[in-house]
Amino acid sequence: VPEKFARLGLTYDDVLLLPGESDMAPQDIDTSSLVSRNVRVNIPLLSAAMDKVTEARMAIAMARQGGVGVLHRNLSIEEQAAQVDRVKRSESGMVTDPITIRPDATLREADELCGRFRISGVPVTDAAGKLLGIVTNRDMAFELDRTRQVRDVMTPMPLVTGKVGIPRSEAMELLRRHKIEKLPLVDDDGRIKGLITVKDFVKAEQYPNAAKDAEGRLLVGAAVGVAGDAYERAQALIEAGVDFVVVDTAHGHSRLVGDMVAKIKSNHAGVDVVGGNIATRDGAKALVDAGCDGIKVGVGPGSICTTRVVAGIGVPQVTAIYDAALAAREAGIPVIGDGGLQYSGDIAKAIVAGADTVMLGSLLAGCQESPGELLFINGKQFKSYRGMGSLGAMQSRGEQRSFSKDRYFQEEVSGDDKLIPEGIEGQVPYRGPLSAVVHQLVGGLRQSMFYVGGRTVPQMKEHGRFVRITAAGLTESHPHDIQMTVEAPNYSSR
Ligand code: RVP
Repeated sequence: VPEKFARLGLTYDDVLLLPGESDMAPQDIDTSSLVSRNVRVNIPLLSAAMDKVTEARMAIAMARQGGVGVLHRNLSIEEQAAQVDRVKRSESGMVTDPITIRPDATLREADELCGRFRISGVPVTDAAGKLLGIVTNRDMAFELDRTRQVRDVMTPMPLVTGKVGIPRSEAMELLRRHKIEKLPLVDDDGRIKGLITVKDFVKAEQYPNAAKDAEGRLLVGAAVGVAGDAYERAQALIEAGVDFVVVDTAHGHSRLVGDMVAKIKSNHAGVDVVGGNIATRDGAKALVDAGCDGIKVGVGPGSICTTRVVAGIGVPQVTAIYDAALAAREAGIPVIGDGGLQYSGDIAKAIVAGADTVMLGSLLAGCQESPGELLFINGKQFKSYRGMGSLGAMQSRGEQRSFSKDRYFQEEVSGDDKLIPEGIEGQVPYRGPLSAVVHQLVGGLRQSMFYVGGRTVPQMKEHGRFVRITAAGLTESHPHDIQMTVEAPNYSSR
């Protein structure tokens, strides 16, 4: 009989990294890494596919910082695909398939369109896509009658336009010379084929580290499940331009997950598919064999997760990542360490254990860009956060159907009181804009890479060594024998 007991499982608080010989300057450090076989990010951070963490706004902010967001799937297929679309259109060297409006639309409709896509103007086209003019904030701002038609207020052709494929520098020169903000790109028949905006040039300078695809658009991932119309969801997301799909369940070592990965891969070979979650070497091997381009590790470490108490299942996260990475490394497949991170040092520990990137929930749920309103409680600011296996996330309310249940392989039941939750609902302190949070997290990681002597993420994985610590060691690690009087931006006690 095989051993009944595995060896001891360790998690972030059980280990520290050994300082190693370091011959680099901190500015030599390269934090780029692979999310999956073909998706590279500039910082090794993903925002979690959770309804209180990642919608389009967070995904845009994450990609601008150099990481990537994974859009949650607790919403309809159409809504999730529309969010992919919003991220892909948000900022790029060029918009390849610009939003357009018909001349007979009203200003109210134009307002609504601009608001929805956060844009300041729209090219006006006929049914064949021929460019007729452009309507911008400047044209609309002083018009009191919002029922007027776009054709009455737009700036009509001839406009300054460019040919498809125009070099960046030439486009910039046209924008500058004519003092315009938008340059429509047209083909020989005058049909609109693209749009270049000043805003995109400015943003490219403002976010030099942004994670982008080959066409200069921000990267984005999105989650799908295994039940019901999960495959149709994957298709819709891929059609909308998603860079990778995550088959996202609480038990990735199950046939349903492998089958879904294989099905998506066989029909969409060009899109990376990440599978998860698993926590053992065998689980990782099964996902490799199913054809995954990336593997997500974590059963039970999440701050809002109760799987380990409700089901008694899980593997402490450092050991889980280490074991999964043994199988993934043989196949050359990247590993995502998902859940349980509390401090920037945990990112470095995950990498040394074998992760290429990490996925964060609670550390990002308090950001300005996460979905949901600010809560004021006793003069302090919070944002709500909950597990996707919590009662709140799995319950369908009226019209609003929950798509979260099948993450935990739970069926549609007659009453929601029949659900078996594996997560809880709560709140986390408000942390301000994502950029400030990421600055601290990546800053801490860079310090760690310097201490270990790993100039790159792969070097970190190879050179890093752990020491196991005791409860006394953990006490010694945290501030002790002092009362904190000033809050640090990157530390709070548990
Ligand atoms: P954390 O960063 O510790 O808050 O963990 C986030 C992770 O927890 C998610 O990426 C997901 O894998 C997991 N999760 C989400 N919901 C639940 C649950 O309800 N149990 N767990």
